[in-house]
Amino acid sequence: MSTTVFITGATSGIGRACAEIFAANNYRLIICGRRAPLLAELQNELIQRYSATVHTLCFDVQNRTEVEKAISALPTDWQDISILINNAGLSLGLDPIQQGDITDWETMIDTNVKGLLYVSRGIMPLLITQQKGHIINIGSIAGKETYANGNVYCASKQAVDALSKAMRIDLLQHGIKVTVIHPGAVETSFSQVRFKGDTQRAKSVYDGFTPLTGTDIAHSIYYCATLPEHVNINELVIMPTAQANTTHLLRKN
Ligand code: NDP
Ligand code: 8X3
Repeated sequence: MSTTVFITGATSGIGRACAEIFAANNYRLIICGRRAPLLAELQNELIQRYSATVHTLCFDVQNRTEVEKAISALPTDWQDISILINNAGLSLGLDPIQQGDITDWETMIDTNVKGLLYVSRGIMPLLITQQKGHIINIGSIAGKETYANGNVYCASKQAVDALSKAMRIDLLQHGIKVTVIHPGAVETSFSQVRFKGDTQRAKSVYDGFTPLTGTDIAHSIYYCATLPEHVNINELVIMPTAQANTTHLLRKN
């Protein structure tokens, strides 16, 4: 039977691109997100294009009960998960910390940190049973650097970096690989979400340079997931060529 991959945030951007590449390579997929119609649409597309075997799970990673219910209700033949891609996440706002919206802070921490923990806590026992597996967490360049007005988003991604290191240590005895991927600017719905539907502002983030695509990141994830059993990539920082770090970006306008 082919390998099963569990992808959070599969309805858009990097997660959707991961679903595509793993389906194209004959993996069985569990695709997750909050938007049920988009999950159904993606499931149909993957079946039609790749004859993929796809299970959908609709839940909010912020809701511990929903996460626990969704994972514990997995049919037995869907519990042999080998790869968990913890990708669901978001940024909200770009304001100085002293003016930050506390509800936005809570949503980012609840999604990027607590959500990743809830999902991992549900899936880790399934990997431990098999004494192998791979957890791939999506961090960010914001998890390596703190930039002006990035405050709580940066903190949440620095927590993802720390948790990835912690998982790697604690899961070592169970033969489970842990990789964290830290992308720079990727053009997805990320900026639309950050700027709450302000399309002009969201588009301007990518003005004058070639950003990464979700597919660029998915290819790197697929590479990490398909290395020999004895090889693990602990972390990757992947940037557009035009972006040196969070503050140095070459725009040609
Ligand atoms: P998108 O907005 O395109 O996708 C985000 C995905 O996360 C969606 O599928 C969304 O699904 C899901 N999601 C968000 N909140 C929740 C929630 N509470 N419960 C379940 N699913 C949720 O953005 P990206 O693809 O760019 O983002 C993916 C990851 O990559 C994030 O962790 C982000 O922080 C990280 N990242 C992005 C970068 C970028 O420049 N784009 C750079 C570095 C890291 P739904 O709405 O259906 O629930
Ligand atoms: C997204 C990249 O630089 O906007 O994580 O934080 S950045």
